[in-house]
Amino acid sequence: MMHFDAIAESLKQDKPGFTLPQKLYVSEEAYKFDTEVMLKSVWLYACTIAHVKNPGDRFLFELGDTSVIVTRTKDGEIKAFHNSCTHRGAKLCDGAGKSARLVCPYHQWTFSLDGKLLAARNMPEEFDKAEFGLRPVALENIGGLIFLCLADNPPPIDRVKADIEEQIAIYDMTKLKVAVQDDLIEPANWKLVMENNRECYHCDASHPELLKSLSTYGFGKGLPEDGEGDVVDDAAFDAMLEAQRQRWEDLGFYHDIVEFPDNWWHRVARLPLANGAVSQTLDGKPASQKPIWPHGLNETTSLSVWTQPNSWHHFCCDHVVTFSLTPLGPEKTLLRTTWLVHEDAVEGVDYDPANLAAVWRATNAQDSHLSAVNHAGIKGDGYRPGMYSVEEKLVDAFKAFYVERSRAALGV
Ligand code: 3BY
Ligand code: FES
Ligand code: FE
Repeated sequence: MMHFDAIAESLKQDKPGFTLPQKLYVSEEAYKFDTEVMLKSVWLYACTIAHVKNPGDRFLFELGDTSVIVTRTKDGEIKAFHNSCTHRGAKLCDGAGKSARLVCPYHQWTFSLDGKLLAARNMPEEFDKAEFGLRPVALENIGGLIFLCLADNPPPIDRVKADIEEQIAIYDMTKLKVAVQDDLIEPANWKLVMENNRECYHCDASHPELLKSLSTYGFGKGLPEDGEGDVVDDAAFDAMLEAQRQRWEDLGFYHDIVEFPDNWWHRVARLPLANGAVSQTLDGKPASQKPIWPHGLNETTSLSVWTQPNSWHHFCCDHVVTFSLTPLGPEKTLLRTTWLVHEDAVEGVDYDPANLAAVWRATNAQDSHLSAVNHAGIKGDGYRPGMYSVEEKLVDAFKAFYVERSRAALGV
């Protein structure tokens, strides 16, 4: 392993409450460190069970030079394998797809979807196929969200699993299908794309479409009626939650907000939508006419899940929108956004894909611009770490997670 001395030095310089030292955002070495060490030491969100809905389906998740195939086996199980043939190492698949077996394009070694080597021509007598199955990758299915870990000894995920699973179970993800998927390449470091997601300090000035339904409650901001003051009013937010509590309890889905407990990496929160909206759409109306939970299409709240270090998810009464992020270069990030609807919803009848995707497609483009502007300003000589506002406490939580896990991975 490379030594990453400059990274270790920058990590030591980091100050709580402040943005990272420059090198960690912009250098080639930080990109190498992130993709080869830091991001391999944690669980990463890859996709949903709907991305591999039927036996034979496969999906690729790629981090740096490592490619992972997520498959649905003929028994309906979900598995993950390194996308590298056990013969001479060729990349087995170059994209998502569907097939009964995985056949290597080089010499046609053939694998089952649960990773067993089924056929290999002209191998010596002593060759034992059982020893040449695909190399598995650790996988957790958390209520339909698939997480992968590339470490030899993955860190515990039990508490993340328990908290998320319990709350999203009401939206039965086994009954959903992928309706739309956008891959957006952002010209910014992945950590800036993540930081941007963890605050709504920028929302008022940049997100007209999102703010039609997303309320800035819960992002460290008081209620709008609090007036013009700049100061956070947690009391007003708490009072709003208390007011909703009885109704949510009656419906059986009340849960206290889970917010990165003891440095775990998840936040799960049911939050009210703005302006009486029932879905994250331009007009606040459902984008799909088939509800995805048992309480119809009139619910004016949504359930959101944020995980460190690379995902966020919003569950509305009619659809789920889910985001997975991976670095492609020091200044290049893939943001994959997927919109899921009920499997019985018919395109063009129950939903219009363009309408379903409209809010977050516009929001992602705006955020991409902001992250690019952020990266551009950090690159130059004038940058010094800046202080986060009180509305950016979740940005600080992301950054603290990054620093802590990076230090642990490097042993510094
Ligand atoms: O909704 C989100 O995922 C993020 C968090 C705060 C604002 N925002 C666009
Ligand atoms: Fe895959 Fe030879 S490298 S069959
Ligand atoms: Fe934004």
